Amino acid sequence: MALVIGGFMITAPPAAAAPVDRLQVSADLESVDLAALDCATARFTLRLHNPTRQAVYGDAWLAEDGPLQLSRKLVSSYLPAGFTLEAPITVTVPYGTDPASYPIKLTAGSSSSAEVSVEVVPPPDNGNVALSATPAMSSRHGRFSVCGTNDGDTDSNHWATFTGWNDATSRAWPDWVSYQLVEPTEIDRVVLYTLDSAAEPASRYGLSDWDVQVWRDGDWATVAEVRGNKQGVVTSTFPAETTSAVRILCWGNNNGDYSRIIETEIYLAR
Ligand SMILES: [Ca+2]
Repeated sequence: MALVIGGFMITAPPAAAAPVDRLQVSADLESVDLAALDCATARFTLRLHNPTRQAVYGDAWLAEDGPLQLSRKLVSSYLPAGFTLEAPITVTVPYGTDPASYPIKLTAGSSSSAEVSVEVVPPPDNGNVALSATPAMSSRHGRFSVCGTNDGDTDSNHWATFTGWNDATSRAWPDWVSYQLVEPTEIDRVVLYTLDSAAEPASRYGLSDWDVQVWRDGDWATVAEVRGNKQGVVTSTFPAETTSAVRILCWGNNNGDYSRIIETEIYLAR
C-alpha cells in the first residue's frame, strides 16, 4: 500500500507472516535404506523450528508415497520462541516390496518443506530365513517388540527400544518367541543373540536356558537344548529338517527375571 504524504511517497511494509506460518521443517537425513522385510525399520528425525519471537502451537505433516508405512503422519507441539522440536520417525514396508526410491514429503508453515528418500533394498540373501518370517511371542514388556528379534539388527546397545524383545512375566517360565516361515523350508541351524553389552552383559542379563523347537506333525518338537549359557551369541545345530515354523522356548536367564532376545537367525540347511 502506498500513500502520498506531503509530496513524499510512503510505502507500507508488507504484513509480516503470522508466527505459525513461518515454522520451518527439516530432517536429519536426506535418504535412508530400508530392507523389504516386515520387521526391518528405517529411522530419521523430523525437526520443526520456530524462528520467531513468539511461542506458537505448530504442526508438521508427513506424506508418504507408495508402500511406505510411517509411525506418524502429523507432529503437533507447543513451540517456544526459537525452539526446535525433534521428533523420531520410523518407516516400514511390507515384505517383498519392489526395490525402488520412495519419497516422504515433510511440510510445515505456509511454505516450508523437505523430503526424505527411502531407498527400499532387497532382503539380504544370506540364507537366514528368519528375516522373512512372521514372529509371535508369549508376552511383551512395555514397548518391546518381537519384531526386533528378526529385523537383522544384532546390536545389544540399543536393544531396549528398537531391536530386542523382553517378555512381560517376571520370574515365570517358560516364555517363547516363534517364527512362521514363508514356506516349509529345510533348516539345520539357529543362532540366538541374547542381551549382551558392556553395561548389560549376558553373564548377568542374558538368556541361560532354552529349547530350539521346530513344527513337526502338528506339534512342537525340540531339536536342540541350551543350558547354563553365559555367552551373548549361541549357535545350535541339528539334523536338517523341513519345517514351517521355529520356536525358542525360554526356561531361564542369568538373573532369574526376564527372557531377553536381541535376534534369532534361522539358516537354510547346507
Ligand atoms: Ca534385532
